[in-house]
Amino acid sequence: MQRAPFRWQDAWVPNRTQVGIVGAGPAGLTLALLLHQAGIGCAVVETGTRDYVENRVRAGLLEQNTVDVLRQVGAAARLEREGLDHTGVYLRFQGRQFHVDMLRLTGRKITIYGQQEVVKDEIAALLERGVPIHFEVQDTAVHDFESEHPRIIYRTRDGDDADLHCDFIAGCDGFHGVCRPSIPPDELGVRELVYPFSWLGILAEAPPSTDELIYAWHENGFALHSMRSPTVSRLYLQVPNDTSLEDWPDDRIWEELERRIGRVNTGPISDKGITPLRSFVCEPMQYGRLFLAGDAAHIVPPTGAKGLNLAVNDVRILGSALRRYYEHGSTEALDGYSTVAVRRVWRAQDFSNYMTQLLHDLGDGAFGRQLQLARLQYLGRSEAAATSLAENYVGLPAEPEF
Ligand code: FAS
Ligand code: PHB
Repeated sequence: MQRAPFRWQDAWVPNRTQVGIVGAGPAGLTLALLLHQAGIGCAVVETGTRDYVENRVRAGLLEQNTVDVLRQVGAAARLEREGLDHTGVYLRFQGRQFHVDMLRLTGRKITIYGQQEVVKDEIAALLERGVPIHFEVQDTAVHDFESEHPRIIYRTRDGDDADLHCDFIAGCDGFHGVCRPSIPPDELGVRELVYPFSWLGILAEAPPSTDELIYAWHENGFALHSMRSPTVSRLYLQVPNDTSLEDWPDDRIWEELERRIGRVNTGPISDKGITPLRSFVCEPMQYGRLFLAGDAAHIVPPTGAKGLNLAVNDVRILGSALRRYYEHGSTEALDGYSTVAVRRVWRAQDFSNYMTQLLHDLGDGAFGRQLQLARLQYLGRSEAAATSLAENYVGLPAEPEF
């Protein structure tokens, strides 16, 4: 990839920046903070309202690597005050549970802090630093990313047509965004696995019934007891793919959680949603001057709590590659972005699939279920097995970008 020669006409383009970012989720916002810190101009366009992106309930578990990046960009003050540090998780089956002490086994811990809180903190930090975030845009499209002058066109919330000229585009617009589908399909390799079940997730004003997360294996299917604060619980149930929320009134949810996890504190349910489980990777994660990051390039089942952490890892690598381009004119790191990022993606894909296969009713009959129980018993008595799970769960130390 050639460094584009300076062009005067570029200097006069009103709506111009160095890196145009599509999507104000964890990937787009963290990238914007990394670029601003490196003195690189950027702008974010987001189709949702600020209120929507700041209140969308999703992830809740941060690896140490992710906390380190948020600290590095100066967006971790509230996380450090309100985040819940955990040393490990409980694995539960047939009415008994054991603790996987990840801190003892790996020296690393995990932090519980809602994704929407991360998003709130990052948006506040960016606006404070004067980085433009254009909310409520419509009809976003990315163009000319095979040239040295890519553009993002969109309609502003006031209905005006906008044309953002940039040197690079970061496609951080999630699985259902426009960036990945803008790349010629024969230029991308897609590998996918769709699971025959989903998660019904709730957020409840109920003090957590456990001090750390409980991953539960049960005859009726998987369940997870997570949390958001000392007064808010986050809980999940494995349900069939064609499940509708009407079939699950609150009482039925609490009864089934009690059946699968044991006694849980109940309270008003403030959010309820169903998430299909899939594993998806598209490679390469770049085409011309369009770079994909986060859910725009890959999806993992949430059983390994890797989605948000992978998104941050992608932009950590992309951010430093762009810094090397602008500081040293080197395109080597940019050319190698996908190769480096996709290594951790497959590590996370393998671990997330392992956790999903270990704990869910896969519908493969009694023999499969007995195998799962044998694996859980082995994890309860083998330090080697527990350490392997622990190091993947807390996240392997971040590889040097380049
Ligand atoms: P996002 O989807 O978060 O953000 C993309 C943004 O782009 C959105 O704001 C969207 O509005 C915007 N956008 C889309 N199209 C656009 C367009 N055309 N123009 C402009 N903007 C556009 N991950 C974990 O690590 N830990 C967990 O515990 C965990 N739990 C999860 C639980 C659930 C129920 C779900 C659904 C996911 C969970 N995940 C978890 C994964 C999840 O957190 C994602 O990986 C994470 O949101 C990915 O971040 P982004 O790539 O930034 O994508
Ligand atoms: C969550 O807190 O939302 C959460 C935690 C761990 C997971 C998935 C979701 O594996």
